[in-house]
Order: sequence, then C-alpha cells, then structure tokens
Amino acid sequence: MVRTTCPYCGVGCGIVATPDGRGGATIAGDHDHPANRGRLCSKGAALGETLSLEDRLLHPEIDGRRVSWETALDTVAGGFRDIIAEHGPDAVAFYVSGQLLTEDYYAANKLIKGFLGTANIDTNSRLCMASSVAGHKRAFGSDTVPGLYEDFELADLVVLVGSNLAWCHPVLFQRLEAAKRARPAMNVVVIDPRRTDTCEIADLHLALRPGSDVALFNGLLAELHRRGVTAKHYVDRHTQGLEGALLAARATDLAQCDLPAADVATFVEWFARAEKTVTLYSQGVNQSSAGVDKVNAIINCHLLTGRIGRPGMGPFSITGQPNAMGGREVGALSNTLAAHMDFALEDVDRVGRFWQATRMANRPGLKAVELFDAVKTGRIKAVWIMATNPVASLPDADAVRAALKTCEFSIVSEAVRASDTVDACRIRLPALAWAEKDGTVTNSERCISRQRPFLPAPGEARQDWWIVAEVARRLGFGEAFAWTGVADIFREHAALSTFENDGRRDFDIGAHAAIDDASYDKLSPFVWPARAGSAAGSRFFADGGFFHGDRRARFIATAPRAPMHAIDAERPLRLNTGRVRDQWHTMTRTGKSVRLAGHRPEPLIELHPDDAVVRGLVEGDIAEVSSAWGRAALRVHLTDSLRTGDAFAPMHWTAQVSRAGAINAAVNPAVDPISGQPELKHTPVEIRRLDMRWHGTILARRPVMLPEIAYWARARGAGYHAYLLAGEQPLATAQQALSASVRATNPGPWLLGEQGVGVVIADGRLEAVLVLGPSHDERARDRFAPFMAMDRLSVEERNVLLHGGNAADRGGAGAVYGTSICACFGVSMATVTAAIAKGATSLATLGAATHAGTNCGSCRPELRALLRAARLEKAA
Ligand SMILES: Nc1nc2c(c(=O)[nH]1)N[C@H]1C(S)=C(S)[C@@H](COP(=O)(O)OP(=O)(O)OC[C@H]3O[C@@H](n4cnc5c(=O)[nH]c(N)nc54)[C@H](O)[C@@H]3O)O[C@H]1N2
Ligand SMILES: Nc1nc2c(c(=O)[nH]1)N[C@H]1C(S)=C(S)[C@@H](COP(=O)(O)OP(=O)(O)OC[C@H]3O[C@@H](n4cnc5c(=O)[nH]c(N)nc54)[C@H](O)[C@@H]3O)O[C@H]1N2
Ligand code: SF4
Ligand SMILES: [Mo]
Repeated sequence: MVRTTCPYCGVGCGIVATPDGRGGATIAGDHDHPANRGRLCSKGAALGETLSLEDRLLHPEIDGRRVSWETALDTVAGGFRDIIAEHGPDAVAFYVSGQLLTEDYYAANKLIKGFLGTANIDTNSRLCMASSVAGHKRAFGSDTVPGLYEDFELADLVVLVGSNLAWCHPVLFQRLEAAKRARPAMNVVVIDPRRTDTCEIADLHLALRPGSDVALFNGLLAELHRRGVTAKHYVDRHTQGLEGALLAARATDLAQCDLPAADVATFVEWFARAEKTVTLYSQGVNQSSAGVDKVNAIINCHLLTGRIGRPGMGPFSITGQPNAMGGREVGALSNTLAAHMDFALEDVDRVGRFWQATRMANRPGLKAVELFDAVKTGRIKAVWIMATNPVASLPDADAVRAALKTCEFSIVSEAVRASDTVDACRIRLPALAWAEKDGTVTNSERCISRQRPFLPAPGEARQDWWIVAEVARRLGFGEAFAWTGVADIFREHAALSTFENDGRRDFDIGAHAAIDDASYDKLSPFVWPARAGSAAGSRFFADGGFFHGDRRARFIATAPRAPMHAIDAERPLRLNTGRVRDQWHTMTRTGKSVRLAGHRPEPLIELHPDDAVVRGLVEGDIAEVSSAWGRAALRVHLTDSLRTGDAFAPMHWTAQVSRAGAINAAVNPAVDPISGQPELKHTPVEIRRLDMRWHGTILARRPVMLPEIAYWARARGAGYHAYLLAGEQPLATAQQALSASVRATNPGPWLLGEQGVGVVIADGRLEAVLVLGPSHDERARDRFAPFMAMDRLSVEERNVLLHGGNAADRGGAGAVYGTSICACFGVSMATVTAAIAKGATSLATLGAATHAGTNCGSCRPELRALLRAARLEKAA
C-alpha cells in the first residue's frame, strides 16, 4: 500500500495505491489527505485502468529507430552544444509542463536558465495560469494564492467565474456542495456564458456575453464603492490606486455584459452583504486576450472590501494541472526565475550565485506561442518538449506540427509511444509515468504532497529529472547536477526558497531545506509558507504585507476590451472550448479507460438549436467548424445551455483518436498582451453541415486501419476498439472498403446480416462487427457491446445479432457502455431515464434503483439536472 497523489487536476487528491503484483493496482482515495479526505472523482477512481504498458514508449528512439540511452543522451547534448556554439543560447528552447513533478521541473529550469544561458523555457502553464500569475503580480507584487480550500466551505457567498468546477475539480465541487447542504443560507453564483453542470448548485447563473467579465466586475466595484461597502481602514493602510480603478470602473457600461438587470442587481446585493465572499476563477477568466485585466478586476473588488486572507474570504485562482503551482515555484515560465523570483538584476545575481551558474540567463525568454513561431521561422533550432502535447493543445495547432516537422533538432520526453507531438519529433526519450515516478507536487491551496512510485520502472524509461541531469553532465555541468535522487533536488529547491529571503518573497519552504531522505520519503502534505522556525500553512494578506516594495497592494484600472478577433458575417459564431467530465486533456491516459469512454464517446460541437435550424443542422449530424486558422469535423449536439451565437467544443480529441476532431486546428492564436496566454475561449467560426451519405459503427477486438473517410472517432471498449464513422462516398463503396479493413486485422469467417450488419465470428466468438446505414444510429454501439462481452455466441444469439436485435431481447447484459452517465457502474442514460420514468424522484431513489451516482459522485450534477427536467415536465 503506497500513499501518493492523483496525477490529474489541481485539487491534488491523496490516493492509496495497492499494487496487485501483476502490473496493476487498486486505487482508493486517501482518507488522511486534507484535499479529499478519501473522495475521488470519476477520473481518479479510474486510474487503475490506465496503468498497462500497452502504448508506452519504453526505449529511446532517433528518427524512428531504437537507440541506447548513451547514444540518445550524447546526441541530445551534442546537438545543444553545437547549436549554441554556432547560433548562441537563444537558438535553443525547452517547452515543459505543469504535469512534471517539482523536482523534474526544477532540473529543467536550472539547466536552461543557469547553464545554457537562455530563458527560452516556457510551460503549458502559459495556456493555463499565466494570466493569473500576471494578475497576482500586478496586485500583490508576487504570485500568491492567498486562501485555502476550506474558505469555500466557510464562505457565505461563493462566486465561480469561468469555472466548470463540477467537471473540472469534482472533489472540490463536492466539498462545496456538502457545505451548502449543511448551510443552505450560503449563496453560489456561477458566471459563465454556458449553463454548465456547475450551475446545478447555483442560486444565480449569470450567462454573460463571452469576454465581458471586466465590465461586470468594474460595475460591481463602482457599485460597492457607491454603497459604501469599502473597508476604509484596509484600503488606506494596505493599498494604493483606488481612485484610478474607480474612474475606469465608473466609465464602464454594464450593457455590454448582456445580462438581465435584475440578475446583476441580485449579484451586487449578495456581494455587498456577504462579508465572507470567495471568488473562484479559472479558464473563462485566464484564457482570454483580456485575461490579466479580468483577474485584476476581480481582485479589485476583494481589496476594496478587505475580503482577503481571512477565513471564508478571498480571490481564489484554481489551478488546472496537478503541479501548476510547483511550476510557478520553480519559476519555469520564460519570464520568471526560480523560487518566485524574476529577472530583476539582484534576483538574477542571487539565483546565479546559489546555482554557481556558468551562464546565467539575464532576461525573459519567449512565451509559448512566440516560442513555436520562432521554431517555425528557424530562429529556434532545437526544442526539447517534456510532458506536454503542444501539437494538440496549442492554438493554431497545425502550424505547431508544421514547425516541429521543419525543426532540425526536436526532442520529446514522453510516456506514450504515439501522440500528435511524439509523431512530429525526431528524438524520443521514454519517461516514467505516474505510477513509477517519485517526487512532489503542489495543489491549488499551496499544499505540497508526495507522489510515490508503486510500480517498477518499465523498459528503459527514466524519470524526467534524470534525463535532464544526464544531458547536463555531458555538457560539462556534472557538479551542479550531481543529484543521486529526488530528495537531493527537493532539498536544493527548499534551500533556494529561503536563500537571502528576508520575508520579501512569499515562497519559502526553508523548514525543509535540511530534510533527510527518510523524512522526505515519509513527508506528509503541508501548506506553504513553511519558513524555518515559524508555524506553517497560513493564509496571506489579512493584515496587508504585500510584496511590492512599499508592502501595499495595487488596485489596477481595467478598461473592458472585446476579444481580439471579432465575429463577422463570414464567421458569425463564437467558438468556446474546454473540458468534458471524464477526459483529461489530449486523452493519452484517460483514453485508455473503458469506463471513461462512455460519457462523451465522440468529438463534439455543441450549438444552440436556433443556430442549428438556420444551418440545416440536426442532432447527430457531422459538421465542419472552420475559422481563419483551420477546421475540424465534429458530431453535432444541440443544447439550449448555450447562448445563441455561441458554440462549444471539447479540447480532448487528437489525430490519434479521430479523423479531424482536434479543435485546436481551428482555434485562434491571439494572446493577452501582458501574460501571453492564448484566447482559447473565443474564435470566430462558421459551422456547416457535411453531407454524409452513410454512418457506421465498428466494434473490433484488434485495431482497424481505416480507409480514407470524412469522419471517424475511436474509443475504448472492454476488450475491443469502437469506431464511429461517417463518409461522403456511396454506401456500397464504403461497405466494401470497410469490411476489407475490418477483416484485415480481425480474421475469421465473415457473415452478412440484415440492415447493413457484417460480422466476423471465429470459434463461436464475435471478433468484429460492422454496421453501416444511411442515417446515424447512436445506439448501435450499445446494442453490439453485450455480444462482444460473450465468450461464445449460441446459434440463437448469433441470429439476434445478425438480424439487428438487442442482446437484452435475449435477457443479455443490456446496455453496457455508450453515452453512459455514471462511469463507475457504467449506467447508461437510457437506464437512468427509465428509472425516472418509473418514479425515481431523488438522487437517493435513483441511486437505489440504478447504482448511478453512488460511488465517486462525479455524475450527481447531471443526475440532478435530469431529475429537475423531469419535475418541470411533469409540472407543465
Ligand atoms: N475533466 C477534466 N478536468 C480537468 C481537466 C481536464 O482536461 N478534464 N483539466 C484541468 C486543467 S489543466 C484545467 S486548466 C482546468 C480547467 O477548468 P475550468 O476552467 O473549469 O474548465 P474549462 O472547461 O476550460 O472552462 C471553464 C468555463 O469557462 C467558460 N467561459 C468561456 N468563456 C468565458 C468568458 O468569457 N467568461 C466567463 N466567465 N466564462 C467563460 C466556459 O464556458 C467553461 O464552462 O481543469 C482541470 N480539470
Ligand atoms: N482549445 C483549447 N486548448 C487548450 C485548453 C482549452 O481550454 N481549450 N486548455 C489548455 C490548458 S489549460 C492546458 S493545461 C493544456 C494541456 O495540454 P497538454 O499538456 O498538451 O495535454 P496533456 O494531454 O496533459 O499532455 C501531457 C503529455 O505528457 C505525457 N506524460 C504524462 N506523464 C508524463 C511524465 O511523467 N513525463 C513525461 N515526460 N511525459 C508525461 C502524456 O502522455 C501527455 O502526452 O491544454 C491547453 N489547450
Ligand atoms: S478531483 Fe479527481 S482528477 Fe482532481 S485530483 Fe481529485 S481525483 Fe484527481
Ligand atoms: Mo490547464
């Protein structure tokens, strides 16, 4: 039994892993971890399904050929040495990730900034937290998250801005939900152009016009001040700049938010009344060309009211990745230095002395979008990517792929053998993955927890810090990278945090600078600051103590700005992008889980029925989403949870699992002028119906090499692969080509049934089934899944299968997977609706009838929405 931390979201839940001795493990929530107290969401609970070595990169490769570590490391080191010698240090770059452990992150940052002599290292946090970092620095003089998770539970008002907490931070959502249940007087306000599942616990939902958050919070600031809800003493003693901020706020016209005046009034009223207010914000705020201003417009309201750093109060930037905070601590953004320092002269000098750096970078490097532009133009000649998949996750993604393909020296450290980025890089270095890695991560509330290995290192995979240190050694920096284990790195990181830190830097974990190996192994989660000799783990700023020179916070005057690229007649729809409940980013891990594949099996484009009608689109169509940058082909889902004029696509699908489901091909690369964070939530697009002449489904035990067709998406089934297909060629042509493809990898007798069904049955077992027809049949997968679960089909079962019947008709297992709601028990939407129709009226009765929602609880917001819809229908 090993205590570790979840590798997904920034909640940072503690996990207890019990290896089964066969390469797998049982995963449970850690009851002792302060973040989750035993809870896990659907993704965390399914981690056991992601541990297999299938799909793993297990040996170094150069140009597709397996090489030894010696060769790979010599090649990487030699390449960097030669390119720097010829073109100077700014011709090389690293692109790293909030999914590295702190020790890995520290090592990469130290090598490039202290020894290669350039700050051309950026991280995918640029796409994620950069606007919050910049906003914090403007307001506080440091990148500090002042509060703690328990503040949500203690607050009387929780405002969620641009956060789909129910799906993206489910355990925190459950904590909030429980607190609200215990104290119904608590109000929750959701500010999001979409009505997400998070709205299920909201007392008020403000579906503002996309991008208009600054106007809303300016309006709030002006109104709070007018009503005298000002913490005068706090403002006078600890802040400056209120007058300027008020001038800008008063000049703001709230009409641009396009909200009902009464709703805005309620929001202002609640905010004015509730001393204990927490404003939690996420990507609807950060991923905007006005992201930094949005952050400061929010913080302004908390400074005015002095609601910061006390129990139940404060602005709270919730982080996405498991170690987004650790990355900020080691300073791996191109414009920050280690241990929350910057490129000020004295910081550069201090870090240089501490590292005994041989070639210290002395100015900021390129930010992610610029960095890949520089790769494209050839200014950057070597790029080393670690633990991120930029060909899928950066905007204007096809340009990123093209840039990497022309780069003479592209290196990727990866856990998986194939990804959109791995496919585009020349040198591939196998990294250890979650279950095998050792180190620390920091969650959203500054809590540092251990990730501990519980499975042996597979193949020749190595931990990321080791790979970096070996390259450093070959470049002649052996002494500075002589670590023998992660504890060495952690001690150095802790020592730097406290080095010449007289309280002028928020990040200080000096209490652990001399931790011995055994204590590091046993380290329990702790919240920083953890200064040597003082009590650990408190909030910041209740009594001022900001990190600007004069120790005062700054109000920032923010003038509303529309998104960078405006919609027009040619592209009249606003494309918003984000996440679904059961997938993680580019699906390299969650994509391996069968139970997580059921909730949203396909790449989607959601739009309002009114926008669909005028485009001749219906539910289940395939549509092309096109922008000035590129296109994607996605399954249409109609929903009135969107504003008219808005569309939404999840970010998860890539070229590995779909024909053209990667939405970032179409997303614009505009960035915030201060933070450099891309505007991933707003791209002008048009959506048009693609004329598909047939739709189909394949379930096959072995992967199928598909012929050229307009649309396909691949998902995991239990012991098989599921493909959802559509195409423009005549049905008969497709039938021929596809059956040949299916049979090529799934040999056996081929039988044709009715209604376009073809099957391979070998030794009485169903090996593959293909069904094609003129229209989309979303139930096909559910209908065939039970037959795949059977060891041997009886003659009767085979007849049912071939004649288009249901296994359930034969008393079989019924719907197993397919648009499932409850991932833990594989409960389908159909089962849930049937139970509601039979009289289930609450989560409890629904759970008793179907099991849905009785384990991890991630689906409870959706179940509640269905129950509510049924109640409304009954009342009508
Ligand atoms: N299931 C799942 N959970 C995850 C992840 C995952 O991949 N899958 N990833 C993790 C990571 S790295 C991150 S960063 C977090 C992200 O967590 P969130 O930020 O909660 O998730 P998103 O879906 O990206 O976006 C949040 C919301 O912003 C809204 N939005 C769009 N434009 C605007 C606007 O102009 N104003 C406002 N107020 N809202 C707007 C969108 O409609 C969306 O509902 O999730 C983390 N958790
Ligand atoms: N359109 C749109 N695009 C977005 C967003 C959005 O909301 N909309 N959100 C953005 C945000 S907030 C984020 S955080 C990014 C996330 O985007 P990415 O970071 O690109 O996504 P991941 O799939 O998490 O990529 C992590 C990679 O690291 C690999 N890996 C896992 N563990 C290890 C390890 O220990 N070592 C190494 N070397 N590799 C490992 C995984 O296999 C995977 O390929 O996407 C951004 N892109
Ligand atoms: S909420 Fe879910 S994804 Fe996030 S850390 Fe906890 S178990 Fe992992
Ligand atoms: Mo993120």
